[in-house]
Amino acid sequence: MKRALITGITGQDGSYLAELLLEKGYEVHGIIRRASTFNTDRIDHLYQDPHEEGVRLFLHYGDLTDGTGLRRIVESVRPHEVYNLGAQSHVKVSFDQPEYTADVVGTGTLRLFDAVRDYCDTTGCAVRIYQAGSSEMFGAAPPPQRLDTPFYPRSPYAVAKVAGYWYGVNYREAYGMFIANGILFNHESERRGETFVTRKITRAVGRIKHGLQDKLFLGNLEAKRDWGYAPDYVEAMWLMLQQDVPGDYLIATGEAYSVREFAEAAFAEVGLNWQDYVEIDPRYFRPTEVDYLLGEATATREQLGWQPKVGFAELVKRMVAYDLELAAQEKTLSDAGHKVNLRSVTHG
Ligand code: NAP
Ligand code: G4F
Repeated sequence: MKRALITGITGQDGSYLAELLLEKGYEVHGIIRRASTFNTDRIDHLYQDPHEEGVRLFLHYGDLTDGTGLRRIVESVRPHEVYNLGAQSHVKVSFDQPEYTADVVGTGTLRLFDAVRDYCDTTGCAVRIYQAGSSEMFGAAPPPQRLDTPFYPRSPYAVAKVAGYWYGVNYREAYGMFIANGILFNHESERRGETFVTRKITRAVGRIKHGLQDKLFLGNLEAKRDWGYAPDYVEAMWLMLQQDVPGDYLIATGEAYSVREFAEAAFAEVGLNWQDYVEIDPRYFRPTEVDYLLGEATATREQLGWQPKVGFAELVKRMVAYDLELAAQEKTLSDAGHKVNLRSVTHG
């Protein structure tokens, strides 16, 4: 049985990837962070009591800032595949916490690669690594961005991802390690964190429709993104590790829409006009913005035989439908006298 180790298993992508690998028959190990409240919501449906028979999902406490712990986990799990998805992944927050972001996203990647390198050296076992790169690395480079487009990062997060990317290339060349760099454009879903703009919008649409919220405060409406569907993208990660040789891959839909267009489409799903509800709050502007991301992924698509299945309209539809249902549940609670916490209205 193949064993996979996932950092960031509690995140959007980690949860879909864990599902995919379990479906494929893998034993899946995930690294989770200790928190004072439960942070495993996205994978709770996969969790099994470790005392039961035939358990294939195992969770380990660890952190990308803790190299010793990472080594211990790698040595005890003895993985065939490692997916490095853990990150402080919010671009705006990386301006508030640049040093921490660099430590987790940049140096954390190096710690993990080094732990795997030493494990391979001492045991002779071959391990394949997926490194979660980002279209943010292209930053200010004009669209369309291709694999050979030079990086021009515009945030501490993006700079740290560029470092992670180059650690991958260097460890491949220096030590012959199998490290695949995936450069993924934005991908969203019903499990997207609520402080990213798409989910912030669809959560607000549901709550506004149910009378729980009046306004939606956003920042730059003109930014354009190439938005795909997260379950499609984790399939590409797996495919990258099934190739004969390691390489770099760009994953995108090839279509870009503005934040304004996303909001327009999301409000239209419930028969509302976005302009009646959206207001601009400069607190959501970034010191340096990434204006336009649009990926040209033809070569990668052909190489991996991968295609995105869910397009922009379907993505908006699915996210709105899900958040409308969530808001209906909140409305029921609110009508029964419970306080509904509207955190995503002000955060992110
Ligand atoms: P996400 O939902 O923000 O999940 C991030 C994961 O990393 C969570 O499990 C989080 O744990 C974990 N994490 C945070 N700090 C950590 C630390 N110090 N040590 C170990 N784990 C830590 O992100 P995502 O959208 O799934 O993205 C997955 C990866 O792809 C990230 O590396 C992201 O930067 C990258 N990426 C994402 C996109 C996208 O559009 N989604 C595009 C390109 C690249 P908690 O749950 O405890 O917070
Ligand atoms: O949803 P966002 O916060 O995502 P962003 O910055 O594109 O980063 C995401 O995608 C990257 C891949 O390209 C990942 F690497 C990264 O980890 C993350 O998953 O913002 C999208 C756009 C930005 O231009 C932002 O300025 O939306 C604009 N925006 C406008 N109003 C807003 C808001 N973003 C947020 N989060 N909140 C707003 O109110």
